Amino acid sequence: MGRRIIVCDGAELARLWTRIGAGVGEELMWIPREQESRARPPGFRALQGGLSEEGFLKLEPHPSDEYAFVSDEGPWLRTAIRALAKVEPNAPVLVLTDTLSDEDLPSHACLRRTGLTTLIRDDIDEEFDHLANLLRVEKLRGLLDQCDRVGILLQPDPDPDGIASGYALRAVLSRKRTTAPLISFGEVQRPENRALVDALGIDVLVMEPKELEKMDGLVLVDVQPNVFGDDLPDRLQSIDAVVDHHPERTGYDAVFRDIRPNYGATATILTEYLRASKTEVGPRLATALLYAIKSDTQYLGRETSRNDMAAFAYLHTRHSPALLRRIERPALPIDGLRALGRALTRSEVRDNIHILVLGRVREDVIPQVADLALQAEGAEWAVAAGIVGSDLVFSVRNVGYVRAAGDVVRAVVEGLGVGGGHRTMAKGIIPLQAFRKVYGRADKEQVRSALFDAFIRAIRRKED
Ligand SMILES: [Mn+2]
Repeated sequence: MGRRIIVCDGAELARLWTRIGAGVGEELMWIPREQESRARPPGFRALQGGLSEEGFLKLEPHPSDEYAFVSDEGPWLRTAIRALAKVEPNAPVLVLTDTLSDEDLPSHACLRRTGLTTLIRDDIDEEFDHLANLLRVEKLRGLLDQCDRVGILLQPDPDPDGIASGYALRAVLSRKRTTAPLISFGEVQRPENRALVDALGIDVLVMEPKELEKMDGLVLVDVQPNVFGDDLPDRLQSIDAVVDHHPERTGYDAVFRDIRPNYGATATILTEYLRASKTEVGPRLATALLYAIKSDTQYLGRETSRNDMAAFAYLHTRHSPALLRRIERPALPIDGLRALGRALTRSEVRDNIHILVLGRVREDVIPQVADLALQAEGAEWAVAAGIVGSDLVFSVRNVGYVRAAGDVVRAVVEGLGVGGGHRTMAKGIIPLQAFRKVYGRADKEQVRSALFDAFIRAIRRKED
């Protein structure tokens, strides 16, 4: 490692550098201006010989040294860069200036320009954002302080964003599961939702809307009251608080509202609350929130804001990779693996489509098999199908540069069942009864050939 040599134009900028906090190992050089006193700013020494070839030679430069020139004067910077280039033509130079542009500077082998006060400005703006979030947190805490029990209401069959955000809100309020239960009007069912709840041991209390009367305080997270229908119970028409990223709806009163539709996930808002209030974020909470942002934005894909990126980065350094793996790759039951083994013996990739038919399996096996199936050589599409209860359930994955999986699945289930999804992932459900009505039988062979034909047709169908 070479030295880092900072050269400041005049005592004022030298003192500014010290105030910001000179880095350990930085060599601080200063060149007095003509009119100014030659009193040495603390920590600095003068560049003997000034901004000249001799001046830089006296530093006994080494090719591994790097430099920063701090000035708002064009001539000063041009002289400095040219003089250094004569001594070390490839020396890396950082130019800190708030008034000059790249065009004002001579070309140099390795030069990067940035602002000096703008760097500080960005940090200060970020601090003010934290301050605004802290104000929201304090309002929320003040509002709910006197309540014995605060219900945190999520949507029915809450998704990872709702669950993680509710879990984080409880931490922000410094409450426990007894004093701030997570509530839903419907069971946690979908495999990805269950996976989060099971891996983190989060309780979601399922109750009837009328039971909300038992709660002294009520906060809605990742949902607004209109989702629960037009005929709202009284308790939902007037709530204490709502924190959400869906478009703002009317028809209810809330004392506190924080609705940010440009955010990709409510978990991002809660991450900002945690940071602003300096609430401890342990690996479990960080993992839950990270998974929430990942799943709501489809891994920082569409509808992702800068705030989502910043929250993701903050959480990423704190999460537990092992825990995240357990959520994303839940343990497969042995009979699920056996079903996969049997399906693999009939495996083939035809027209870039890889279909695996599993027979009767636990539902969460199906999406994991679909992930695996996409890894087959030549596969652009993977379909894993299985029988769950009285339905044929299938998960679909694709490589991303073909037709959207959601559109294809909607075409496949048209008139038979339900389905949908995103660009690269989708799911369909066809009741066996409806399947048999069209195809006669629902054995594995028939399911395979029926799905194959339906997918070929749907994938090739012209976009309307
Ligand atoms: Mn959400």
